[in-house]
This record gives sequence, C-alpha cells and structure tokens, in this order.
Amino acid sequence: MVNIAAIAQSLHQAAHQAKPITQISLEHSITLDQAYEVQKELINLRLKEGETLIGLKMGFTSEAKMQQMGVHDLIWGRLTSAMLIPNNNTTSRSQYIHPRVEPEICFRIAQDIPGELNETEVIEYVDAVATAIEIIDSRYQNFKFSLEDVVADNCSSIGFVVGDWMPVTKDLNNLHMALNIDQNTVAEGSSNDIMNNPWKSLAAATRLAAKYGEPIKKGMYIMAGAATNAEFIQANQTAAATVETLGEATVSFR
Ligand code: OOG
Ligand code: MG
Repeated sequence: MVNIAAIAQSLHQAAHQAKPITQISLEHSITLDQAYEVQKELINLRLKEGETLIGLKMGFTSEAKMQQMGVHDLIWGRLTSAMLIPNNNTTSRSQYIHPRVEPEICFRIAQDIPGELNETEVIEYVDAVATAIEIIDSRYQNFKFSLEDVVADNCSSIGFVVGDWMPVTKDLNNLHMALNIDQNTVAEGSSNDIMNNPWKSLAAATRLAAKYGEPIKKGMYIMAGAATNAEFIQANQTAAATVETLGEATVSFR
C-alpha cells in the first residue's frame, strides 16, 4: 500500500528543510495516478499554509529536457503564490537543495478555460505572453527520478520569474531562446523546441487540466516548459532568460 499522505508530507518537509530524500520509486511501487494524488496532497499542504494556486506548469515539452532527465512523457504541475519571484529580484540560495534554472515562455489566461482546447482555440484565452525563468529543485538526491517520482514532487517546482507581459502574437514559432548565467550563454534553443509550437504546450495543459480536474482559470500563469537543458545555479550568480521579441526575465541568487 502506498501511503499518499505520508509521501506528500516527506516531500513537503524536504522542500521546507532543503534536504533531499530518497526517490519514492526505489522504496514503493507507485503508479502515475498515485503520483498525481501525491502531488495534489503536497499542494494542499502548501494551501493550508496560506498559499494560493496561481497557475500550472508543463514539463518535458522539449526533447532537450527529456534527454537531460531521462524521462520521456509530458508532465504537469501546480504553481502557487509562494513560487512567484518578481522579475529582477533576488532569491536566497540557501532555501534550495540543488537549484537549476531554465528558460521558458509563460502565458496569462484571460478567461476561464472550459475544457480541452486545441492550439488555435487556446489563443483566444490568453491575454499576454512573457519570457520566464523556471527554478526547479528536485527533492530527490542527485536530482534523479522516475516519471512517477517527479510527478509526485510537483515536477520539481520551486520558483518562477516572469518578465514584462507582451501582447499576444499568434505566431510564437522560431523565436530564439537563451539562458545566460552572469552574461555567459549557457543554453540556447528555439521556441519551436517546445512541442514544435508553444501554443501546443498550452493546448496540452488544457487537456491534462480537464483530465485531472484542475480547471485553468482567468488570471492563471501557465508555464510552457523549458526549451533547453536546465543549468545549475550557485550563490552570487544571476540568471537571465531571453526570448526573441518577448524580452528578458532575470533572477539573482545570493
Ligand atoms: C522536472 C521539471 C521539468 C520542464 O520545463 O521541462 C520542467 C525536472 O526537470 O526536474 O519543468
Ligand atoms: Mg520547467
């Protein structure tokens, strides 16, 4: 028997204490559905502490990320108010275990999404788009996990930074994307690396949100997933993500 509440509690504590734990899948056989139940419970623990649900994130939407992490399926996680770091701000390295940063595109939802939509329909439900950085911080030792492990761990979510909101353009293809650490470009790709079209990632989010009963509501942030590898970041370093035409998002670690 998998104890959903106990696993959620240990992941929650690992995040609070910035101390990694052993992968769940090494000790229990856990199904993907159970992993999503753990994730929901884990988020409930955050909500009980006063955080609010402000968005969803997609993961493994690019080949680069799937290759880097050895996991080959789309995943989704939840974003809470405590995870949003204002652009051009500072965050303390000591609150993380082994943080990585990755360049993303973020969508802002204009009206409640009624159910599954395709990549054209979904455009009508977005009122702004921005460059974003996701900070991920797996609660597992060595940042190693199975698909079920990472889903249970809310897809390694810990923080995200959103640049200036830009007007919606229907064509988000072929935009150069880069991740810089202290002015050095450490990863580069194209918006096409996100499912051949970032709008497809949002369409996939509508499908998964409908399937798992987590409605996408007006005002939510939806992160499309990294276009490139994620890179480790240390104290006294600054990360900047750029997306051609959308601008920049930055965060400094101290
Ligand atoms: C899991 C989260 C994946 C993305 O953008 O692909 C993700 C991880 O790599 O730890 O956020
Ligand atoms: Mg990500």
